[in-house]
Amino acid sequence: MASSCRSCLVWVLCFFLCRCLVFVEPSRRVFLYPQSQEISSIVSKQYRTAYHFQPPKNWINADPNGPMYHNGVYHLFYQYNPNSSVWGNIHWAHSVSTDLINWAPLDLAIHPTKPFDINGCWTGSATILPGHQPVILYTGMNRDNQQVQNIAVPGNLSDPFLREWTKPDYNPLMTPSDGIHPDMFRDPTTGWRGADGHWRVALGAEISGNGTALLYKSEDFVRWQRADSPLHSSSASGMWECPDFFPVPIEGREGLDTSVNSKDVRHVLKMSLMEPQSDYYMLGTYDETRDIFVPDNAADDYRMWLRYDYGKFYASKTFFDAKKKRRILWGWLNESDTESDDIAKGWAGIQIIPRKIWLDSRGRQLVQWPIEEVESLRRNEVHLHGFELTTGLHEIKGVKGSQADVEVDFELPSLDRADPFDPTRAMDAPKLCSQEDASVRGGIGPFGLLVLASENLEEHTAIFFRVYREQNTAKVLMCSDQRRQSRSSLRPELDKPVYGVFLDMDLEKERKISLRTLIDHSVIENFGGKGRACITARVYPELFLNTSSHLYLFNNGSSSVMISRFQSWGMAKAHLNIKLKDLVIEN
Ligand code: DQQ
Repeated sequence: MASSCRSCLVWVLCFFLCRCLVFVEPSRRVFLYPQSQEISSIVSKQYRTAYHFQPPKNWINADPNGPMYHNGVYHLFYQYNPNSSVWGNIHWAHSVSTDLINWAPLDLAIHPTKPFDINGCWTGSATILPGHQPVILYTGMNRDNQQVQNIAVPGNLSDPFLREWTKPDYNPLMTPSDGIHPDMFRDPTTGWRGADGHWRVALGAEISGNGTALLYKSEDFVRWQRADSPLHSSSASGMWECPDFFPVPIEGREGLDTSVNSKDVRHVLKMSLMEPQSDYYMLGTYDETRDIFVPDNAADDYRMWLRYDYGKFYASKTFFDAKKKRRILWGWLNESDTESDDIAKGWAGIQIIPRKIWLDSRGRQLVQWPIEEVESLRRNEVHLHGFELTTGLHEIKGVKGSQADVEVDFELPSLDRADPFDPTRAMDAPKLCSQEDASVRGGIGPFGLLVLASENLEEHTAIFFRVYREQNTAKVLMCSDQRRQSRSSLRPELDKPVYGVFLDMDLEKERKISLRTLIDHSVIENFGGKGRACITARVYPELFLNTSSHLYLFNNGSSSVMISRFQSWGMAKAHLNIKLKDLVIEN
């Protein structure tokens, strides 16, 4: 059966694994402590991203803060420590762009200077008030280390880049009261306006052990009153950080302004669960008369809630892009490296490639896809069509494997050989991916990509699918495996998880499973089933320094798979720190 039937792929992997144990002498390790300046600059070059957003240096817990489109310019603020690459002394940093790919950094936007934010300017959101007037609500850690909510307004509205932000002295606008713990009261959402003309925002909290999105209301965006009931709360988890609340149309892929509500929309409530540091969301209805969100699935086990991303991904936030009528998702990708390595690198934290999001045609989940602008970085296409992927490895030559965009359609002419699915494993996707990893032969799968692979495969990360049969339907498992058999890095001290998710798709009908993978030095973003499930991983291969990075298709199942489409591109470097004068503004 499966475990006894190891394929030649395993042989290949074991062979090279043994070789690498012999040949990787300690002098090739790049993370020995303490590190010299010279080594840390090499490390930082290898792992720094070429087209994922990051500032030149220091810590970002890139909780995307206040993303917005205003008068021809996209703004991204983020949590930033100006003095170090570990968390602390949090300011709002600010970058602007006209295409969401190339960015110009500006001076820090919000500094902890006032009694109401002297201990840190934490996460918040932007709202565009009538008359194209942007405002920011953010959490301040006040002088007593209590969380309070403050407003910041542009210092000069005629500056197209909104470089100056002022914090009126009438702050704070909301303080913890009536059973709210001052440590658990933060991260205001973008505001939305109800039919009564009043503004609303939600805030993350934990009340009596329940994760909560508190609701506040205001007529003028300055005087706020807490609503009697929260927007939503659940006993399935503790503290909700960084809530996000927005409408999506039932039909089509367009985005909507946050205030839109009608019978033609569904609402999304996203919460970042502080434990286990993952973003979950619910689809449901916003009942405006009662001012509550009614989820379709209020399961009391949060593992049954939906997720944007089943890998490394946190503190996300969306905004409505009025220029292209779409809703865009940003999210923070933390390092999986050790803190001392972050210090040695001199930087930590990046953003995902912004994703357009919309409701799936079956209405059961959101779909995500990298914004079209990222395709402007594609260079040197390599493609294959109608290629039969039999058991084994197939190297794709001619692609810059450390900086690539890959799209593959795996077509399955027959599902007859799919292994039976054990229904007790339905909540167990990551564990299943780790037990039935890329080396365990199945009827259909595992098949997929090996990315960021070193010359002899001593290091590589496997992204793969496996198909099971459950009664008369096919169940598709998607995995990203960074450990043992798929050694994403030889460095033992790293966090090397296995991620997994079942795709919500009708394989009997579609007959193909698509995968899009964005590779950028230390990040791999995967979009399975045309964006119905995403898995993002941070990886730090060690052998980069001496070899180039390779890309493979592999199949370790006993059925062949047709590659009906394979396209890959090397990706050009984005200008992440362009000069402001080089941004072209189109209104
Ligand atoms: N990060 C911020 C908080 C937020 C957390 C502090 C989530 O406002 O709850 O840097 O990453």
